[in-house]
Amino acid sequence: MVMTMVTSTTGSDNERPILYSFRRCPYALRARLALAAAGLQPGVDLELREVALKAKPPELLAASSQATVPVLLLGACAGGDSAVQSPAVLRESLDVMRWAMQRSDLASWWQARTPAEQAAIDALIASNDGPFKHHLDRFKYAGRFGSQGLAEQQQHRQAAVAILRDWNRQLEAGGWLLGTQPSLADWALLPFVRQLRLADVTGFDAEPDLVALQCWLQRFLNSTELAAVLAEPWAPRSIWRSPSWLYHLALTADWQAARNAGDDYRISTRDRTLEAVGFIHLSAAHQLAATAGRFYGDLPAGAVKLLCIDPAQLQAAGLNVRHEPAPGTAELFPHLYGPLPLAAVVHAETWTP
Ligand SMILES: N[C@@H](CCC(=O)N[C@@H](CS)C(=O)NCC(=O)O)C(=O)O
Repeated sequence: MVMTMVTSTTGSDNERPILYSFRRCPYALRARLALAAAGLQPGVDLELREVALKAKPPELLAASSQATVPVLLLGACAGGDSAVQSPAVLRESLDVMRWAMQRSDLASWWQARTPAEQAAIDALIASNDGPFKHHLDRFKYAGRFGSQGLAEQQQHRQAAVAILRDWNRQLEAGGWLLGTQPSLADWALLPFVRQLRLADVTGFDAEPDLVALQCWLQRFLNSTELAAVLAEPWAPRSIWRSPSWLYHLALTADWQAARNAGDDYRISTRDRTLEAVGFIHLSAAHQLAATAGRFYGDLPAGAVKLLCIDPAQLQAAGLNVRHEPAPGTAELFPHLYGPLPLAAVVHAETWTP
């Protein structure tokens, strides 16, 4: 297994590492499992930025041209041993796992393993990330991969299950892929096997020749390790608020009405239209909480949506944003002079204070 060494710096010098993550992504899951096992905590040892894959923030795109998650951005001081040249950006989940294990591998996932064991781990991961993932995707997302029908989809499922039978044989010996203790291979593969099961729980649980593997997966599903990385602070429910975006708090009903009509959004602020005010009130990321408290604090959960707006799209549409003082505050707020095109809203989510 080769670590990708990249030397460009992308803005986190002398700061905590930044992890771009996506809650359900199996690659991001295994990275979080390793980081958590190394004793790192989001908010303390690293900054975790949950992203929406359909609306990747510009900071992630700048850090990684492949634009997949996870990505770990390391600051100048974040690489550990200064005698080792630290990569600035880790764009592969396995590199993130290895980085975590270099920090601490108390559970002997990798460091204390013999060369033969390490080769076995690499082979298992190659089989997962290659053929197993290939068939998993074509079973789970058949439409996306242009499946010719149910039969083809089932062929991919069967091919994935055939690989599981190999792993099952290895698991029969001691409950883990390399014997009686979990290794990097277990943690790197389990999130993907979990995905296959989720795509067809009944079928998976009814597979007759996978008893050891079903127990292995069940242990993972019930584990505190998995629970920890599927909950706050490892898996925030709302996405990271990029300072590069602009934001608007909208009544859910107003936002739905614009979407249903497929028309520009024309509400300036609560109960006031663009036509009445002359512009649409926006906020920067750091202004949102106060804006919400001032104008929407009395509303029940679900009544307000947070719209994340890409300023580049506004510019492309010839729209003007001015930063102007708001009455009653000393702050400048962004004001959009014109209707908000739906296409400029890169992400909308229920506002949670
Ligand atoms: N080889 C990469 C693969 C990561 C990957 O493909 N992640 C998916 C999410 S599960 C992704 O970010 N896809 C980009 C997209 O959907 O736009 C790794 O191990 O980190």
